[in-house]
Formats: sequence, C-alpha cells, structure tokens
Amino acid sequence: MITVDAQPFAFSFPPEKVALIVIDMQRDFIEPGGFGETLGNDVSRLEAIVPTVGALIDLFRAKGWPVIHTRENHAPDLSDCPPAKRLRGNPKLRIGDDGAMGRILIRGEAGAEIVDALLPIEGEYVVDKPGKGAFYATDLPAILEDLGVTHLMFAGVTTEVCVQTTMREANDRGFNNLLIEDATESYFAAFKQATLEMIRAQGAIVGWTAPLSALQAAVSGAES
Ligand code: C5J
Repeated sequence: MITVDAQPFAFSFPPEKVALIVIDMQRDFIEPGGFGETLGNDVSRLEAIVPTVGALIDLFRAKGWPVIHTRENHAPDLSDCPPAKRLRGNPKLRIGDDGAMGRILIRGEAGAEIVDALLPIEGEYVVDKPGKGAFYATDLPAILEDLGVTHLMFAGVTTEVCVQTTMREANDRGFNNLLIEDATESYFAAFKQATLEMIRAQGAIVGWTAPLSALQAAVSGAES
C-alpha cells in the first residue's frame, strides 16, 4: 500500500489497483472563446491548472498506472442531449450551436476535444459522456471492472459539477476516491472550496482530498 497525507485522514491505496480519472479538460470549458466563456465565466481559473493536471498524468504514466480521460459531449443529431439540458437558461450559445471552435460540445468538433497539453496517448482510455457523471450512459463501469481497480484518483473540471458528480457515483459503487486539490478547478472559487469540504466531511463521506505534492511524496517514499 502507498499512503498519502490527505484530508480528513491518510488515504492508502494498492498501486496495482488504482486508476486516474481526468474529467472534461476540454477546450470548450478551458480556452478563451469557448462555451465556458460564452456562459460568462472567467476561464483563466481553469487554464491555470493545466500544468498540474499534466504533472499528475505524467506521474501515472511513469508508474504505468491506468489513465482515463472523460469528455462531456453529444452526438451531432443531439439524440443523447435531453431538451432539459439544452434549453435551460438563457445562454448566448447552446449545446449544438456553432461556436468559435465548432459546434458546442458536439463529438468530433474542435472545442469538444481535450486541450493540446493533455491529449491522451496510446493505451489510455477516453470516455465520452452525455451527462455530468461519468458513470451514466458510458462504458466507464465496464472499463473499471476490466481493470480490477478499487481506488480512484480524480482531476479535472469543474470541481462542483462533473468532478463531484462522478466522485459521488464512484463512491456509491464502492470505490475509494482521492481528489487532487490543485488538479481540479471551478469557475467559482467558493464552489471549489465548498466541494472539497463536502467531499471530505463526516469522515470522508465521498472521499479524500490532497495536493499533488502529497501524492508525489508518497509515491517517491514508496520507491525508496
Ligand atoms: C459543466 C463540467 N460544468 N465538466 N461541465 O457543465 O463540469
């Protein structure tokens, strides 16, 4: 077991049974001109974590541990996008509309792709998901079963939406979850902070949180 100095208490994981899930590090959420910005958000908060997410992915790659990337997206005919999702609110652009990087959140369009710095490499998994949670209407459950993992680490955006939803789904399915604090971000600082606190409240009711440096120290300690 490798033990990470985490909150609300130490997180121990068997290195042969861990996987990383990187949630929705997509151009439309992160880059200026994308969907996130058209919704009125300051995307620079999300752009700032790209190097840390990259360092986390590099650690998993160096150890040969599985990496799973998710993308929130929809079929071109929007058959997997409920009207309740597409029509909610009064945004300038909706899912499926033409944006600066192609049709918003449509599979195959430039904006729906993962940012260049974090593109998956051969052998990594890419899960396309129509919802906020990565377990709904995807092959993620089958991938995790095939891998035989019991412990998951999480990174990505946004903390309180797709990351938190997926962690809660994973928690209900019996996984032990660690969220890497500086490898996740929200458009709203207060929402990120509240989510970290909710996850680790009541004795890790959803999971644990720790900075990347704590994971790196635990992994180097286990190597020496
Ligand atoms: C949102 C996500 N915020 N990936 N998606 O709509 O969190």
